[in-house]
Amino acid sequence: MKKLLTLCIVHQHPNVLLGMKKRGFGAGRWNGFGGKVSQGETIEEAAKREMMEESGVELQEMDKVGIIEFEFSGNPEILEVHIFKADNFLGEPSESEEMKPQWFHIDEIPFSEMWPDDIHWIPMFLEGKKFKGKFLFGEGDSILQQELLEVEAV
Ligand code: 6U4
Repeated sequence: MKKLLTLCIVHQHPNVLLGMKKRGFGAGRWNGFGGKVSQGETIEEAAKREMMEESGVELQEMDKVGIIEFEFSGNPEILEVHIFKADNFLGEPSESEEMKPQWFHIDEIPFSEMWPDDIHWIPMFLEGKKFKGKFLFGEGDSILQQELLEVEAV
C-alpha cells in the first residue's frame, strides 16, 4: 500500500526554512513542511495547504524536485514523499500546533536531528538537482537499503 505525502523546503540562499515537528510522525525532528495528500486534491494543492497549516505562509510558485519512497522493515506501507522547493512565499512563518519554523544557514543544517535520509538528498536539493530515491529503514535510525539517483525530470 502506498501513501502519498508532500514535503516542502523554502530555500532563500544561503538559508533554508525548516520546522521542528512538535507532534505526530517524525516528532522531535527538524524537517520541511508537509503531510498527507487528501482525497480530491492534487499533490501540489496538498503541498500548499500543508505549508499554510503548519507554517502560516502561502506558497505561490514551487518546483517539484524529488520523489522518495520510504519503507520501514516489517511494514508493508510505502510512503511516497513528493519534495518541493520554493524560493518565495507570502506572509511570515509562524509557529503552529504541529511545527515550529526556523531559518538555518545551509552550512548549519541540523542533520543529526533530522530524518537520517536527509543528509543524503539535501545536498542535491541545495545544488538544484532533481532526484528519485528509495530508503528502507530498520530499527532505530538505521538505513538498511538506499537508492538515490539524479534525474532530468521528476
Ligand atoms: P497527521 O495527519 O497530523 O497525523 P502526521 O502523522 O503528523 O500527520 P504528516 O502528515 O505531518 O504526519 O506527514 C509527515 C511528514 O514527514 C511529511 O511532510 C513527509 C515527512 N517525512 C516522512 N518521512 C520522511 C523522511 N524519511 N524524511 C524526510 N521527511 C519525511 O525528510
